[in-house]
Amino acid sequence: MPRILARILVGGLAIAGVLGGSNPDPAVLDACPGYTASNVKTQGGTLTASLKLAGKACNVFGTDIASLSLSVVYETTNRIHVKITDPTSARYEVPESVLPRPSAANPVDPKSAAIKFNYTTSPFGFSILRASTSEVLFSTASHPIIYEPQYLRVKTILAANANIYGLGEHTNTFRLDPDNTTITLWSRDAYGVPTGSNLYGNHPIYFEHRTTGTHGVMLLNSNGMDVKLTPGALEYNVVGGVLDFYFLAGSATDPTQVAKQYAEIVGTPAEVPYWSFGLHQCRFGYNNYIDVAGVISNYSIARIPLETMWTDIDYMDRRRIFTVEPSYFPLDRMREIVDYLHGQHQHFVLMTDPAVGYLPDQDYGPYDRGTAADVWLKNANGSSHLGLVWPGVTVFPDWFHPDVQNYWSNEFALFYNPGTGLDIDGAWIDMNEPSSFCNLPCDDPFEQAVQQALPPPRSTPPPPPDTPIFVNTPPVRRDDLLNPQYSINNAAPGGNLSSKTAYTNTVHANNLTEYNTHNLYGTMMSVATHQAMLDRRPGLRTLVITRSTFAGAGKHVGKWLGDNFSQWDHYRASIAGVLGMASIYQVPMVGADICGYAEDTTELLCARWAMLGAFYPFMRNHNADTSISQEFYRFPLTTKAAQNVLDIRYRLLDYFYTSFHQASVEGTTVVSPMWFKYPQDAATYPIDLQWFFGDSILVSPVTEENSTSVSIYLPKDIFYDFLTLAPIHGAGAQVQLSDISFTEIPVYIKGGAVLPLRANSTMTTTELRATDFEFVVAPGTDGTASGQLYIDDGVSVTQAKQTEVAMSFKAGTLAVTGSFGFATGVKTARVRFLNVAKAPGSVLLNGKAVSHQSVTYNAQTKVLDVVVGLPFTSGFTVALH
Ligand code: MIG
Repeated sequence: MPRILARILVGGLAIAGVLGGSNPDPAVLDACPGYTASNVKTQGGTLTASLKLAGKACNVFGTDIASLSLSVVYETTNRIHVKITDPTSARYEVPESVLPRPSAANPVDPKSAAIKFNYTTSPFGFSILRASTSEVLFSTASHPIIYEPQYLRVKTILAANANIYGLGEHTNTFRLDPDNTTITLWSRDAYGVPTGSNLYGNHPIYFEHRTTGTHGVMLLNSNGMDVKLTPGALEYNVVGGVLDFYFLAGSATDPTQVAKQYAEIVGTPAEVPYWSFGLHQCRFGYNNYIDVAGVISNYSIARIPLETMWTDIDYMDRRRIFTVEPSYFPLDRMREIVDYLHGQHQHFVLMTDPAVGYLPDQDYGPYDRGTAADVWLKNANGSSHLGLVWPGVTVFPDWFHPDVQNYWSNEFALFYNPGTGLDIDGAWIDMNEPSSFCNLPCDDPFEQAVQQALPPPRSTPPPPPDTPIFVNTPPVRRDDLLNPQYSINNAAPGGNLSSKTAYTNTVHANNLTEYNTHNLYGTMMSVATHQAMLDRRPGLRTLVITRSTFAGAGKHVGKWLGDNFSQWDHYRASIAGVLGMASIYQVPMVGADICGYAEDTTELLCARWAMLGAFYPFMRNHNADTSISQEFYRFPLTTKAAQNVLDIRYRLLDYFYTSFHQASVEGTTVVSPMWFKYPQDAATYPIDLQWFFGDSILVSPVTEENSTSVSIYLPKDIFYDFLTLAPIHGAGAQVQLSDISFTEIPVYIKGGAVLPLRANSTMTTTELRATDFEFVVAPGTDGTASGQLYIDDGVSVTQAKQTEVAMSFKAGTLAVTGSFGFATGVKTARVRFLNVAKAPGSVLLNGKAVSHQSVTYNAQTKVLDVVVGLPFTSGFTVALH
């Protein structure tokens, strides 16, 4: 039972302070009666049944529900949907408006399905099997299902030492420790991103990988939950909602398939603007517009390509959203900066928090207009819920309110108006767990605003005498929305669900409570902000970077990994963080704060991190207000490291853009763990310090402080050093790399790829798009190679003209074919063939011999360069004879 430390009266509401999660005795749970199935009906690909409690109720965290309904649908040949609900009462389910479900209209014949649903009636238990091998993928057989108003428990057996990935957001290892892990899903402002604690976002999906295949399990539920991995088992403990499982067959051979199948549920990721793959610079603590302008100039002087400048909450007047501080960040000077950036083909992003200053009668438009539209999250008694955030006492937009989108779009249109305000190119949204600084019991946020000196510097408005908060006793509800008996392992102070966030008994316009929808808040703000940005610039893709996410967020926005530290273990852990978001949760526009957010970075850490971070999809240097400056030009090594690695990243940008486009169409992954590419090689399963950027770029950073060496794993395959292009034969073993200077990062091309590179890098992505291509042909062990290149205008949601090209190399001939609808205006400068044993007798371009001067062969590196010089408007072939 939960260990209750204190029960405190909050305006008539008792809030329990709970330390850590409850730890129900497994024997007590396993002694629960479970259910018996009756009235089982099957028809084609569907099955329904009634479930009746099979004995004396165990009532562990409430009253066992006596009868339940089971529905099973073979939705596709690769997906089975298993849902258990209470037919007698409407329990909360994640609204379709937040996460639309895939169609279940055409169930498939179970005989054609890659996975099967099996069940026993008494006791009721179900399992999912892989059809081709009859392996059990999931089975509740040995552990009764427990179904209570505020507690759901499902436990499946797992093989020993199972390879489980996902269940983020967390900073655990990418491969979870199968014997001793508790993952808690409950959005939390998680400063320092502590390992083993609940963080900002929630993605209740895991992939399990075996040499015989990879499958996926999603529990579509937004309530607080603990998922426990103990030897041989995985157990869900959920404080509400329904049991709503999607089982994904994945594939016996290709792990990417399960990612694609997950995308069929949550949506494929939004495409982002081409420019957003350029370098971003940010920090908390740019004190005024002169600081901001100085950083922009200094990047340019240092010849480091800064694509996008960001400004944190510093710009706000008393930290109120949609305002500028008139003497530190005067509007006209800020507009000058934005105009300057746009004139240089650079971009600008500002932070917007969700919390709106509670400032009645102060002519604060964002508060007044939201109050008039009545769009604030409400207490149970109907008054606006007050929290405490940067501006002091705040209200929170209710993203379920029917008028909230108009409100939000209008605020964006007004403040971010190109003619009169700040013409931002992207939006950064923070604190959307939602975060509140108010300590429980938050019965007087005005007092706490004073104590916490918010907004800093202290200038707190006196509390209005008639504030309607916590004065009435809330209506009696069936559920205890503040203190469910099962306490998830929430790491917020005291452990209560309402700690440091909006109260869980607050109510949305559609009567849903924060108890149920808390984990959706950040994603809903994301969708509203994406729409507000789209309303400002119709037809253009948005860049919205959020902190809190739920399953499906990637369909709308990107995400950064929050407040890490300038420490080597956070540098390392960022890789698993990015892999989780990009390869499992379908949120591929992701990166960690490069050089570390909190604490002071060091020159060596920042140099290494600049290089590691160049292989995050979203590359942004960001820093806390109290930390030393860390723009890359601040230190000689970081300057050089950034220049070196941005040269690589920018040359690869179209390769990566192509990968991102494919992901947006099919749900493929833009970065991958090594086991995605070597699913049979068990040595790759735990690796989370090396990864693939796109399909074919293997990144293996130095991982230890002060070190110039690293031990990396190279599977049995052929690789090529990205810089020298020399072949390296992997032996399925560790390889010790040494003498890696502080401005280099080991990057290899996986054999079998034809890479479309820009011939050189530039200071902006606009110039990059005007730079010629070169193709690098890196044959695999079988002597062939292939690749793709996708080009469009880089900014429009709907593309009128696209270039889609396939490159394939076989028997000494490279063929570049496809459609060339988008006019790039550039040429193919040359083709570089790698691992060419000897100089060919002749080289044919489109069937005609090319001159000697156009061909160069380096016997040492085995690279053969062929000058092409044709406009990139049609296909061509280059044949070596
Ligand atoms: O309470 O806006 O994670 O990136 O610099 C801290 C100030 C609020 C937290 C974000 C961080 C940002 C900071 N914000």
